[in-house]
Amino acid sequence: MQFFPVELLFVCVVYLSGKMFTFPQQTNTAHVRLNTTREDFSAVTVCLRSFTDLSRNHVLFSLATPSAANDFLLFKRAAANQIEISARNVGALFDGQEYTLNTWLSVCATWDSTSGLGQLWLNGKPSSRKFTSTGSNIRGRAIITLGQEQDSHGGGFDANQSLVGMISDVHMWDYVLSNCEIHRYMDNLNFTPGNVLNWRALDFQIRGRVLLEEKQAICY
Ligand SMILES: [Ca+2]
Repeated sequence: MQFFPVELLFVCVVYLSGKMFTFPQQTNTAHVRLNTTREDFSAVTVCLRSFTDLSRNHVLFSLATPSAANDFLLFKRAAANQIEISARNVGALFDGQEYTLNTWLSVCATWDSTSGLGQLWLNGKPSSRKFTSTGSNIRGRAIITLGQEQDSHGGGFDANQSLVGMISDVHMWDYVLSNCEIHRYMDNLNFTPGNVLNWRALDFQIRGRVLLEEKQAICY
């Protein structure tokens, strides 16, 4: 167990390769805030890896601005194999996703304000491309949370939408990644790290019972 001085636990920029955040219990408080100085996004890609045994609703990524609580949201619905992407508060549902429990999943979500199209990638498989919202950017100070879903700017958490499990390798870009770059992410090859959020230089704050741990390797 590494020891960090207390002040560094609250605001720090850390190289997190090989690490994961563990959300070990259902609460309406425990979460991680991811900090970025960037704002005003006309396009977004978010990629992350997640692990859970939840079959209820749960959040994977929540970005709120003062004008929209679901300005960019990645949300697993209770309905089997259904994942929602919301952009600018407008959601699209992606069905038939092989959302296997108790295994690491690689998830990417893209959105572009010009076309209004969102797309989900799960373990290398692209979804249908679906319309969410067009005509305006994600604008204003973004509060980004892992572990809790925001119904207001930085709050409005619901234990029944919290994540219990682990999250790793979170990146966010202010453009739509090419299919090849997404595959490189999913296959754990070299890829261009996020220019909005970069897991290799992450600025974050832990609130409540969330642990930063070594990702557990599988030994045969
Ligand atoms: Ca909610």
